[in-house]
Amino acid sequence: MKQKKLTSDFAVAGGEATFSEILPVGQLYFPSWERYEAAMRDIFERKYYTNHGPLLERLEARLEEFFGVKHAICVTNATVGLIMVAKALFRDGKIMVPGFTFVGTAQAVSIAGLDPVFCDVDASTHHLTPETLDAAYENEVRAILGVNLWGGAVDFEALDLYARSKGIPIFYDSAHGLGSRIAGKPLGGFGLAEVFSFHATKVLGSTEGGCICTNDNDLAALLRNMRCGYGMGRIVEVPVTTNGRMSEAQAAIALMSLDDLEEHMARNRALASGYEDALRDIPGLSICTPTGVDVTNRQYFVCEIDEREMGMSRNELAEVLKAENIYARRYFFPGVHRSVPYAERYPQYVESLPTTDALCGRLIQLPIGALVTDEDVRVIGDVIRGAVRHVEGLRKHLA
Ligand code: T4K
Repeated sequence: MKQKKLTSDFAVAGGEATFSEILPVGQLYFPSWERYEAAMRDIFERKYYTNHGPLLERLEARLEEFFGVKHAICVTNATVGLIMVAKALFRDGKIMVPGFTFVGTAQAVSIAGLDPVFCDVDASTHHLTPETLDAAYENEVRAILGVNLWGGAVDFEALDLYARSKGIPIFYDSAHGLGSRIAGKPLGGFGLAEVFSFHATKVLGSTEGGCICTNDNDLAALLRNMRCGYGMGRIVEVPVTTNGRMSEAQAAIALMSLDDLEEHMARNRALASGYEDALRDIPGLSICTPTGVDVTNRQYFVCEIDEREMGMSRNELAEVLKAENIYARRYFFPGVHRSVPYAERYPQYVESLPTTDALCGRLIQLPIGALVTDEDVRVIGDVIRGAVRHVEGLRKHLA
């Protein structure tokens, strides 16, 4: 890889891209072809594609043990899991959610027929706190849907206390949190339920997929019946049924991913520490370490950009990196409270989340996961350092 010595060496200015292939954000785990083929052959031989098959059962049993919970209910994706939990719990009312999250969190609330109440988050942890919740609390709030970001977690004890003080349940979108631990306890057993994503970009992936964890037997029975037209478990009346099934092919990939999970998390942590060296002392760039956990899966590597200090905005940096085939992401931009259809439907929240707005303009996620090497991390550090040095020359090439 050629070093970028001149402005014209940067791809936005017509130079050659640093990487010949896209370097993405996300785990993107691909098991060896032999393992993949053996798993698919097994499904072919059994002639059973989906509907609570043996691989799904094995996966759920292993996840229950892994999470230390009574019920791990696998679903099509985390969004469907969140919809199912919200719908199982409530027919109407409002649910408090952070504005600083993936749009899927709020979509789940809406699709379940409930209204989101958008809350701000803490500037350093990026998570809900009792204070941000209290500032947003409204009548008709029925529950809190907390979000655990970046392989970190909310302060569960503090949020639990707050929810109790209001007499409402709390459940979690833990899409990023699989494998992270607090005092030896993995995420999965906090609140009334936690929902995980097994999207291809997540530390445990099944192409698409997800899992609802709960220790509540009644809720689990409802969810199992909702997952597929009164499919499994004891018959309990449910508000609505859906198709949230996970197929055997998804379960097979999830099982392989689970086998390799510890290795992937350790690898992500090693990449993160490589970034700490590669990005040291870049003016205006600070690394956001996942908070609230003792062990993190390092699902994402997040940096905060101070435009004044760096002399370059987060968006400008993202554009320079993209041209180099470094697909850094602007999660989350814009905040959900400012996105379609929420800004129009709930205008009262548009100007009410200053910390969320600031984070949405300043954060950037750098590539991490199975497709990234130590050398890539070192090179990305050099590219960012070079971009900051050449910012004046680069600016005229930027949108
Ligand atoms: N709650 C939170 C807090 C979440 O972050 C998410 C999802 C959810 C709930 C909902 O979970 P799911 O219903 O999805 O299970 C991605 C993912 O689609 C989404 O799962 C994730 N969070 C969100 C933060 O990001 P995109 O559109 O930004 O990423 P995507 O699919 O374009 O992939 C990222 C990069 O990876 C791209 O550069 C392309 C590359 N890529 C991707 C795939 C899937 C590949 O090279 N190969 C691939 O197979 O949404």
